[in-house]
Amino acid sequence: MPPRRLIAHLDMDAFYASVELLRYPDLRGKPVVVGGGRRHQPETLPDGTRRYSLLRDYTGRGVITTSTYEARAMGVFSAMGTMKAAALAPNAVLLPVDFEQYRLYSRKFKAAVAEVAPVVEDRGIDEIYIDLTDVPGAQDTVGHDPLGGVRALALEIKNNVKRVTGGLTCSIGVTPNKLLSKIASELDKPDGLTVLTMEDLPTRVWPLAARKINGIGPKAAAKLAELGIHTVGDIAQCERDWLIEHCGRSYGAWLNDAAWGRDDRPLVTHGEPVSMSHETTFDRDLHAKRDRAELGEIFTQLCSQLARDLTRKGYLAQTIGIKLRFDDFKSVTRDLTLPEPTADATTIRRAAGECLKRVDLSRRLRLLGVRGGKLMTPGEWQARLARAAAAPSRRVKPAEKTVAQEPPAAYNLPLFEPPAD
Ligand code: TTP
Ligand code: MG
Ligand code: MG
Repeated sequence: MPPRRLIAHLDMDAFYASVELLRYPDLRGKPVVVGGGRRHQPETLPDGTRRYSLLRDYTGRGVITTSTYEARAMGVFSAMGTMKAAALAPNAVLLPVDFEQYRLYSRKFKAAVAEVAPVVEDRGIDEIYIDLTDVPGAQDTVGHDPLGGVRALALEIKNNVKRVTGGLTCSIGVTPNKLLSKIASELDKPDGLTVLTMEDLPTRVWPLAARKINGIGPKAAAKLAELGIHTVGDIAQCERDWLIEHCGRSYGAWLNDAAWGRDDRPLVTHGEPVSMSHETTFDRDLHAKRDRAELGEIFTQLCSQLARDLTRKGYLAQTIGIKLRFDDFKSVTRDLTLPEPTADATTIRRAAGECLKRVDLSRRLRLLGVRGGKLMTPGEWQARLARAAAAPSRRVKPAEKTVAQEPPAAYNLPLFEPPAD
Protein backbone atom coordinates (compact mmCIF):
# COMPACT_ATOMS: atom_id res chain seq x y z
CA MET A 1 0.00 0.00 0.00
CA PRO A 2 1.49 3.38 -0.90
CA PRO A 3 1.14 5.91 1.93
CA ARG A 4 -1.90 8.20 1.65
CA ARG A 5 -0.99 11.66 0.39
CA LEU A 6 -0.85 14.36 3.02
CA ILE A 7 -0.43 17.79 1.49
CA ALA A 8 -0.41 20.99 3.52
CA HIS A 9 -1.00 24.55 2.37
CA LEU A 10 0.34 27.25 4.67
CA ASP A 11 -0.64 30.90 4.36
CA MET A 12 0.53 33.67 6.69
CA ASP A 13 -2.21 35.69 8.43
CA ALA A 14 -2.59 39.33 7.33
CA PHE A 15 1.03 39.04 6.33
CA TYR A 16 2.32 42.58 5.63
CA ALA A 17 0.24 44.01 8.47
CA SER A 18 1.41 41.35 10.93
CA VAL A 19 5.06 42.01 10.07
CA GLU A 20 4.44 45.73 10.75
CA LEU A 21 2.86 44.93 14.13
CA LEU A 22 6.07 43.22 15.18
CA ARG A 23 7.81 46.61 15.25
CA TYR A 24 4.75 48.60 16.31
CA PRO A 25 3.26 46.35 19.01
CA ASP A 26 1.26 49.27 20.39
CA LEU A 27 -0.98 48.91 17.30
CA ARG A 28 -2.05 45.38 18.23
CA GLY A 29 -5.84 45.01 18.31
CA LYS A 30 -6.37 48.16 16.22
CA PRO A 31 -7.53 48.59 12.65
CA VAL A 32 -4.36 49.05 10.59
CA VAL A 33 -3.83 49.12 6.84
CA VAL A 34 -0.59 48.86 4.88
CA GLY A 35 -0.50 50.93 1.70
CA GLY A 36 1.09 54.27 2.36
CA GLY A 37 4.34 55.81 1.16
CA ARG A 38 7.31 57.33 2.95
CA ARG A 39 5.29 60.34 4.10
CA HIS A 40 3.20 57.98 6.25
CA GLN A 41 6.20 56.78 8.24
CA PRO A 42 5.31 56.83 11.98
CA GLU A 43 6.98 59.60 13.93
CA THR A 44 8.61 58.93 17.31
CA LEU A 45 7.93 61.79 19.74
CA PRO A 46 10.41 63.01 22.42
CA ASP A 47 8.49 61.08 25.12
CA GLY A 48 9.03 57.85 23.17
CA THR A 49 5.42 57.45 22.01
CA ARG A 50 4.65 57.27 18.32
CA ARG A 51 2.43 59.35 16.11
CA TYR A 52 0.81 57.47 13.24
CA SER A 53 -0.85 58.61 10.03
CA LEU A 54 -4.59 57.98 9.96
CA LEU A 55 -6.61 56.94 6.95
CA ARG A 56 -8.89 59.99 7.23
CA ASP A 57 -5.97 62.30 6.36
CA TYR A 58 -5.09 60.37 3.23
CA THR A 59 -5.46 61.86 -0.21
CA GLY A 60 -4.19 60.18 -3.34
CA ARG A 61 -4.88 57.28 -5.65
CA GLY A 62 -3.11 54.49 -3.77
CA VAL A 63 -4.51 51.05 -2.96
CA ILE A 64 -4.23 48.98 0.17
CA THR A 65 -2.00 45.90 0.15
CA THR A 66 -3.59 44.36 3.21
CA SER A 67 -5.33 45.16 6.48
CA THR A 68 -5.48 43.73 9.99
CA TYR A 69 -8.49 41.61 10.88
CA GLU A 70 -9.81 44.55 12.94
CA ALA A 71 -9.83 46.70 9.78
CA ARG A 72 -11.42 43.88 7.79
CA ALA A 73 -14.29 43.89 10.27
CA MET A 74 -14.95 47.45 9.05
CA GLY A 75 -15.03 46.34 5.42
CA VAL A 76 -11.45 47.24 4.46
CA PHE A 77 -9.63 44.63 2.33
CA SER A 78 -6.64 44.08 0.03
CA ALA A 79 -6.68 45.94 -3.29
CA MET A 80 -9.28 48.48 -2.11
CA GLY A 81 -8.61 52.13 -3.00
CA THR A 82 -7.14 53.87 0.04
CA MET A 83 -9.66 56.76 -0.24
CA LYS A 84 -12.53 54.29 -0.20
CA ALA A 85 -10.99 52.55 2.81
CA ALA A 86 -10.72 55.95 4.53
CA ALA A 87 -14.45 56.44 4.12
CA LEU A 88 -15.12 53.08 5.81
CA ALA A 89 -12.49 53.26 8.58
CA PRO A 90 -11.35 56.87 8.99
CA ASN A 91 -9.56 56.17 12.28
CA ALA A 92 -7.56 53.21 11.04
CA VAL A 93 -3.78 53.62 11.09
CA LEU A 94 -2.03 53.85 7.71
CA LEU A 95 1.50 52.46 7.41
CA PRO A 96 3.95 52.66 4.51
CA VAL A 97 4.79 49.51 2.52
CA ASP A 98 8.22 47.99 3.24
CA PHE A 99 8.75 45.09 0.84
CA GLU A 100 12.30 44.53 2.00
CA GLN A 101 11.03 43.69 5.47
CA TYR A 102 8.29 41.35 4.15
CA ARG A 103 10.82 39.48 2.03
CA LEU A 104 13.04 39.04 5.07
CA TYR A 105 10.18 37.50 7.09
CA SER A 106 9.14 35.42 4.10
CA ARG A 107 12.60 33.82 4.04
CA LYS A 108 12.44 33.30 7.81
CA PHE A 109 9.12 31.46 7.89
CA LYS A 110 10.06 29.29 4.91
CA ALA A 111 13.29 28.27 6.62
CA ALA A 112 11.27 27.39 9.73
CA VAL A 113 9.04 25.07 7.70
CA ALA A 114 11.99 23.46 5.91
CA GLU A 115 13.32 22.34 9.31
CA VAL A 116 10.28 20.08 9.70
CA ALA A 117 9.48 19.11 6.09
CA PRO A 118 11.92 19.30 3.19
CA VAL A 119 9.50 18.97 0.26
CA VAL A 120 8.06 22.43 -0.21
CA GLU A 121 6.57 24.33 -3.15
CA ASP A 122 7.02 28.08 -2.96
CA ARG A 123 3.81 29.90 -3.91
CA GLY A 124 4.84 33.47 -3.35
CA ILE A 125 5.69 35.78 -0.50
CA ASP A 126 3.34 34.41 2.15
CA GLU A 127 2.35 30.89 1.14
CA ILE A 128 3.72 27.44 0.40
CA TYR A 129 2.61 23.88 -0.16
CA ILE A 130 4.28 21.26 2.00
CA ASP A 131 4.30 17.53 1.23
CA LEU A 132 3.96 15.76 4.58
CA THR A 133 3.33 12.29 3.10
CA ASP A 134 6.76 10.87 3.91
CA VAL A 135 7.64 13.00 6.94
CA PRO A 136 8.25 10.66 9.89
CA GLY A 137 5.15 10.47 12.10
CA ALA A 138 2.78 11.98 9.55
CA GLN A 139 0.94 8.71 8.91
CA ASP A 140 0.66 7.80 12.61
CA THR A 141 -2.61 7.32 14.46
CA VAL A 142 -2.71 9.11 17.79
CA GLY A 143 -5.24 7.64 20.22
CA HIS A 144 -8.35 7.15 18.10
CA ASP A 145 -7.38 9.89 15.64
CA PRO A 146 -5.99 8.44 12.39
CA LEU A 147 -4.91 11.97 11.50
CA GLY A 148 -3.32 12.65 14.89
CA GLY A 149 0.21 12.33 13.56
CA VAL A 150 -0.20 14.83 10.79
CA ARG A 151 -2.13 17.20 13.06
CA ALA A 152 0.81 17.20 15.48
CA LEU A 153 3.24 17.87 12.63
CA ALA A 154 1.21 20.81 11.36
CA LEU A 155 1.10 22.20 14.87
CA GLU A 156 4.86 21.84 15.13
CA ILE A 157 5.22 23.79 11.88
CA LYS A 158 2.96 26.56 13.20
CA ASN A 159 4.98 26.77 16.41
CA ASN A 160 8.25 26.84 14.47
CA VAL A 161 7.01 29.69 12.30
CA LYS A 162 5.88 31.63 15.34
CA ARG A 163 9.18 31.13 17.15
CA VAL A 164 11.46 31.96 14.23
CA THR A 165 9.53 35.08 13.21
CA GLY A 166 9.09 36.42 16.72
CA GLY A 167 5.35 35.86 16.88
CA LEU A 168 3.75 35.61 13.42
CA THR A 169 0.77 33.28 13.01
CA CYS A 170 -0.20 31.33 9.94
CA SER A 171 -3.06 29.08 8.88
CA ILE A 172 -2.56 25.56 7.61
CA GLY A 173 -4.87 23.25 5.68
CA VAL A 174 -3.99 19.55 5.38
CA THR A 175 -5.82 17.36 2.85
CA PRO A 176 -4.98 14.70 0.23
CA ASN A 177 -4.07 17.31 -2.41
CA LYS A 178 -3.08 20.87 -3.29
CA LEU A 179 -6.50 21.92 -4.53
CA LEU A 180 -8.29 21.03 -1.27
CA SER A 181 -5.48 22.23 0.98
CA LYS A 182 -5.56 25.70 -0.59
CA ILE A 183 -9.26 25.84 0.29
CA ALA A 184 -8.77 24.33 3.75
CA SER A 185 -6.08 26.78 4.88
CA GLU A 186 -8.61 29.60 4.55
CA LEU A 187 -11.42 27.92 6.46
CA ASP A 188 -10.28 28.76 9.98
CA LYS A 189 -8.17 31.89 9.46
CA PRO A 190 -6.44 33.42 11.36
CA ASP A 191 -4.22 30.99 13.28
CA GLY A 192 -6.15 28.07 11.83
CA LEU A 193 -5.38 24.39 11.47
CA THR A 194 -7.84 22.48 9.31
CA VAL A 195 -7.38 18.82 8.43
CA LEU A 196 -9.86 17.45 5.89
CA THR A 197 -10.39 14.07 4.28
CA MET A 198 -12.56 13.25 1.26
CA GLU A 199 -15.43 12.49 3.65
CA ASP A 200 -15.49 16.15 4.70
CA LEU A 201 -16.10 17.35 1.14
CA PRO A 202 -19.93 17.61 1.36
CA THR A 203 -19.99 19.47 4.70
CA ARG A 204 -16.91 21.69 4.48
CA VAL A 205 -16.28 22.35 0.79
CA TRP A 206 -19.54 22.01 -1.12
CA PRO A 207 -21.27 24.89 0.70
CA LEU A 208 -18.50 27.29 -0.39
CA ALA A 209 -18.85 29.72 -3.26
CA ALA A 210 -17.49 28.31 -6.53
CA ARG A 211 -14.90 31.13 -6.54
CA LYS A 212 -13.16 29.58 -3.55
CA ILE A 213 -11.64 27.02 -5.90
CA ASN A 214 -8.27 28.20 -7.10
CA GLY A 215 -8.77 28.24 -10.86
CA ILE A 216 -12.32 29.62 -10.90
CA GLY A 217 -11.77 33.32 -11.50
CA PRO A 218 -14.31 36.13 -11.68
CA LYS A 219 -15.12 35.44 -15.35
CA ALA A 220 -15.68 31.72 -14.86
CA ALA A 221 -17.71 32.38 -11.71
CA ALA A 222 -19.93 34.82 -13.62
CA LYS A 223 -20.45 32.30 -16.40
CA LEU A 224 -21.30 29.58 -13.88
CA ALA A 225 -23.74 31.92 -12.10
CA GLU A 226 -25.50 32.46 -15.42
CA LEU A 227 -25.94 28.70 -15.57
CA GLY A 228 -27.42 28.78 -12.07
CA ILE A 229 -24.29 27.37 -10.44
CA HIS A 230 -23.15 29.22 -7.33
CA THR A 231 -21.50 26.80 -4.92
CA VAL A 232 -18.89 24.08 -5.25
CA GLY A 233 -21.70 21.64 -4.43
CA ASP A 234 -23.73 22.98 -7.37
CA ILE A 235 -20.81 22.07 -9.65
CA ALA A 236 -20.50 18.63 -8.07
CA GLN A 237 -24.18 17.94 -8.80
CA CYS A 238 -23.72 18.67 -12.52
CA GLU A 239 -23.07 15.83 -14.91
CA ARG A 240 -19.49 15.84 -16.16
CA ASP A 241 -20.68 15.79 -19.78
CA TRP A 242 -23.00 18.71 -19.15
CA LEU A 243 -20.13 20.75 -17.76
CA ILE A 244 -17.99 19.81 -20.74
CA GLU A 245 -20.76 20.84 -23.10
CA HIS A 246 -21.18 24.24 -21.43
CA CYS A 247 -17.65 25.07 -20.27
CA GLY A 248 -15.42 23.37 -22.80
CA ARG A 249 -13.77 20.01 -22.97
CA SER A 250 -10.85 20.52 -20.69
CA TYR A 251 -12.22 23.20 -18.34
CA GLY A 252 -15.52 21.37 -17.92
CA ALA A 253 -13.74 18.13 -17.03
CA TRP A 254 -11.46 20.01 -14.65
CA LEU A 255 -14.47 21.66 -12.94
CA ASN A 256 -16.00 18.24 -12.33
CA ASP A 257 -12.72 16.90 -10.88
CA ALA A 258 -12.21 20.00 -8.75
CA ALA A 259 -15.71 19.92 -7.25
CA TRP A 260 -15.16 16.29 -6.28
CA GLY A 261 -11.78 17.16 -4.76
CA ARG A 262 -9.75 15.22 -7.33
CA ASP A 263 -6.26 16.59 -7.95
CA ASP A 264 -3.01 14.67 -8.20
CA ARG A 265 -0.60 17.46 -9.15
CA PRO A 266 2.75 16.90 -7.49
CA LEU A 267 4.52 19.71 -5.66
CA VAL A 268 6.89 21.72 -7.82
CA THR A 269 9.87 22.04 -5.55
CA HIS A 270 12.57 24.60 -5.84
CA GLY A 271 15.15 23.92 -8.50
CA GLU A 272 13.05 21.38 -10.33
CA PRO A 273 12.36 22.35 -13.91
CA VAL A 274 8.73 22.87 -14.88
CA SER A 275 9.47 22.23 -18.53
CA MET A 276 12.34 21.66 -20.94
CA SER A 277 12.54 22.93 -24.48
CA HIS A 278 14.69 23.26 -27.53
CA GLU A 279 14.20 25.80 -30.27
CA THR A 280 16.04 27.15 -33.20
CA THR A 281 15.85 30.31 -35.28
CA PHE A 282 16.58 29.67 -38.95
CA ASP A 283 19.24 31.44 -40.99
CA ARG A 284 16.54 32.28 -43.53
CA ASP A 285 12.76 32.01 -43.23
CA LEU A 286 11.58 28.59 -44.31
CA HIS A 287 8.33 27.57 -45.94
CA ALA A 288 6.50 24.48 -44.78
CA LYS A 289 5.94 23.22 -48.29
CA ARG A 290 8.94 24.42 -50.27
CA ASP A 291 11.48 23.67 -47.51
CA ARG A 292 9.77 20.58 -46.27
CA ALA A 293 12.79 18.31 -46.15
CA GLU A 294 14.95 20.81 -44.31
CA LEU A 295 12.21 21.67 -41.83
CA GLY A 296 11.41 18.03 -41.23
CA GLU A 297 15.03 17.32 -40.39
CA ILE A 298 15.31 20.25 -37.99
CA PHE A 299 12.04 19.24 -36.37
CA THR A 300 13.24 15.68 -35.80
CA GLN A 301 16.51 16.96 -34.43
CA LEU A 302 14.78 19.21 -31.91
CA CYS A 303 12.70 16.27 -30.72
CA SER A 304 15.81 14.10 -30.33
CA GLN A 305 17.56 16.85 -28.40
CA LEU A 306 14.58 17.16 -26.06
CA ALA A 307 14.50 13.39 -25.58
CA ARG A 308 18.22 13.34 -24.77
CA ASP A 309 17.85 16.24 -22.36
CA LEU A 310 14.97 14.58 -20.52
CA THR A 311 16.82 11.29 -20.28
CA ARG A 312 20.04 12.87 -19.09
CA LYS A 313 18.25 14.78 -16.33
CA GLY A 314 16.04 11.84 -15.38
CA TYR A 315 12.63 13.22 -16.36
CA LEU A 316 9.61 12.15 -18.35
CA ALA A 317 7.32 14.70 -20.02
CA GLN A 318 3.59 14.14 -20.31
CA THR A 319 2.83 17.25 -22.32
CA ILE A 320 4.55 17.84 -25.65
CA GLY A 321 4.24 21.22 -27.27
CA ILE A 322 5.56 23.12 -30.24
CA LYS A 323 6.28 26.78 -30.83
CA LEU A 324 6.38 28.45 -34.20
CA ARG A 325 7.29 32.00 -35.09
CA PHE A 326 6.34 33.30 -38.52
CA ASP A 327 7.97 35.88 -40.76
CA ASP A 328 5.56 38.50 -39.37
CA PHE A 329 6.94 37.70 -35.89
CA LYS A 330 3.63 36.29 -34.70
CA SER A 331 4.05 33.16 -32.60
CA VAL A 332 1.77 30.24 -31.98
CA THR A 333 2.03 27.31 -29.61
CA ARG A 334 0.16 24.03 -29.58
CA ASP A 335 0.47 21.18 -27.16
CA LEU A 336 -1.04 17.86 -26.30
CA THR A 337 -1.02 15.70 -23.23
CA LEU A 338 -0.09 12.05 -23.65
CA PRO A 339 -1.73 9.18 -21.75
CA GLU A 340 1.70 8.39 -20.28
CA PRO A 341 4.79 10.55 -19.80
CA THR A 342 7.71 9.84 -22.09
CA ALA A 343 11.36 10.60 -22.84
CA ASP A 344 11.32 8.71 -26.12
CA ALA A 345 12.39 10.60 -29.25
CA THR A 346 9.95 8.85 -31.59
CA THR A 347 6.99 9.34 -29.27
CA ILE A 348 7.89 13.00 -28.82
CA ARG A 349 8.30 13.41 -32.58
CA ARG A 350 4.91 11.87 -33.26
CA ALA A 351 3.18 14.03 -30.61
CA ALA A 352 4.89 17.17 -31.89
CA GLY A 353 3.81 16.23 -35.41
CA GLU A 354 0.20 15.99 -34.18
CA CYS A 355 0.51 19.49 -32.73
CA LEU A 356 1.88 20.79 -35.99
CA LYS A 357 -1.19 19.58 -37.87
CA ARG A 358 -3.20 22.13 -35.91
CA VAL A 359 -1.28 25.11 -37.25
CA ASP A 360 -1.92 27.09 -40.42
CA LEU A 361 1.42 26.89 -42.23
CA SER A 362 0.83 29.32 -45.08
CA ARG A 363 3.43 31.85 -43.84
CA ARG A 364 7.17 31.35 -43.76
CA LEU A 365 8.71 30.28 -40.48
CA ARG A 366 11.47 32.02 -38.55
CA LEU A 367 11.64 29.73 -35.59
CA LEU A 368 10.64 26.28 -34.50
CA GLY A 369 10.68 24.90 -30.97
CA VAL A 370 9.68 21.74 -29.13
CA ARG A 371 8.80 21.66 -25.45
CA GLY A 372 8.19 18.98 -22.84
CA GLY A 373 5.95 19.92 -19.91
CA LYS A 374 4.25 18.17 -16.96
CA LEU A 375 7.62 16.77 -16.02
CA MET A 376 7.99 13.95 -13.53
CA THR A 377 10.56 11.37 -12.65
CA PRO A 378 9.86 7.72 -13.54
CA GLY A 379 9.54 7.10 -9.79
CA GLU A 380 6.86 9.75 -9.43
CA TRP A 381 4.93 8.25 -12.32
CA GLN A 382 5.12 4.77 -10.78
CA ALA A 383 3.96 6.15 -7.43
CA ARG A 384 0.99 7.80 -9.11
CA LEU A 385 0.03 4.58 -10.86
CA ALA A 386 0.34 2.65 -7.60
CA ARG A 387 -1.82 5.19 -5.81
CA ALA A 388 -4.45 5.07 -8.53
CA ALA A 389 -4.51 1.27 -8.41
CA ALA A 390 -4.81 1.24 -4.62
CA ALA A 391 -7.70 3.69 -4.55
CA PRO A 392 -9.73 3.51 -7.75
CA SER A 393 -11.98 6.33 -6.55
CA ARG A 394 -8.97 8.61 -6.41
CA ARG A 395 -8.00 7.59 -9.89
CA VAL A 396 -5.21 9.37 -11.73
CA LYS A 397 -6.90 12.03 -13.79
CA PRO A 398 -6.98 10.58 -17.27
CA ALA A 399 -4.86 12.66 -19.54
CA GLU A 400 -7.04 14.17 -22.15
CA LYS A 401 -5.65 13.61 -25.51
CA THR A 402 -6.27 16.84 -27.29
CA VAL A 403 -8.21 16.17 -30.42
CA ALA A 404 -6.22 17.32 -33.37
CA GLN A 405 -8.26 19.81 -35.33
CA GLU A 406 -8.39 19.30 -39.04
CA PRO A 407 -5.75 21.43 -40.71
CA PRO A 408 -6.94 23.64 -43.57
CA ALA A 409 -7.27 21.44 -46.67
CA ALA A 410 -4.56 23.29 -48.59
CA TYR A 411 -2.00 22.35 -45.98
CA ASN A 412 -3.22 18.86 -45.51
CA LEU A 413 0.04 17.58 -46.93
CA PRO A 414 2.28 14.94 -45.46
CA LEU A 415 4.37 17.64 -43.82
CA PHE A 416 6.90 16.74 -41.17
CA GLU A 417 5.79 13.17 -41.23
CA PRO A 418 6.88 11.30 -38.14
CA PRO A 419 9.84 9.08 -38.90
CA ALA A 420 8.86 5.51 -39.67
CA ASP A 421 9.84 3.25 -36.81
P1 TTP B 1 -2.82 37.19 1.25
O1 TTP B 1 -2.28 35.94 1.82
O2 TTP B 1 -3.87 37.10 0.20
O3 TTP B 1 -3.49 38.08 2.40
P2 TTP B 1 -2.97 38.33 3.88
O4 TTP B 1 -1.82 37.46 4.24
O5 TTP B 1 -2.74 39.79 4.06
O6 TTP B 1 -4.24 37.96 4.74
P3 TTP B 1 -4.84 36.49 5.02
O7 TTP B 1 -4.79 36.32 6.50
O8 TTP B 1 -6.24 36.54 4.50
O9 TTP B 1 -3.99 35.52 4.28
O10 TTP B 1 -1.65 38.08 0.67
C1 TTP B 1 -0.36 38.09 1.25
C2 TTP B 1 0.23 39.48 1.14
O11 TTP B 1 0.29 39.88 -0.21
C3 TTP B 1 -0.58 40.53 1.86
O12 TTP B 1 -0.24 40.64 3.22
C4 TTP B 1 -0.27 41.78 1.08
C5 TTP B 1 0.03 41.29 -0.33
N1 TTP B 1 -1.14 41.56 -1.20
C6 TTP B 1 -1.13 42.71 -1.98
O13 TTP B 1 -0.18 43.49 -1.95
N2 TTP B 1 -2.22 42.97 -2.77
C7 TTP B 1 -3.31 42.13 -2.82
O14 TTP B 1 -4.29 42.40 -3.53
C8 TTP B 1 -3.29 40.94 -2.02
C9 TTP B 1 -4.47 40.00 -2.04
C10 TTP B 1 -2.19 40.71 -1.22
MG1 MG C 1 -1.89 35.46 3.84
MG1 MG D 1 -1.40 34.37 0.57
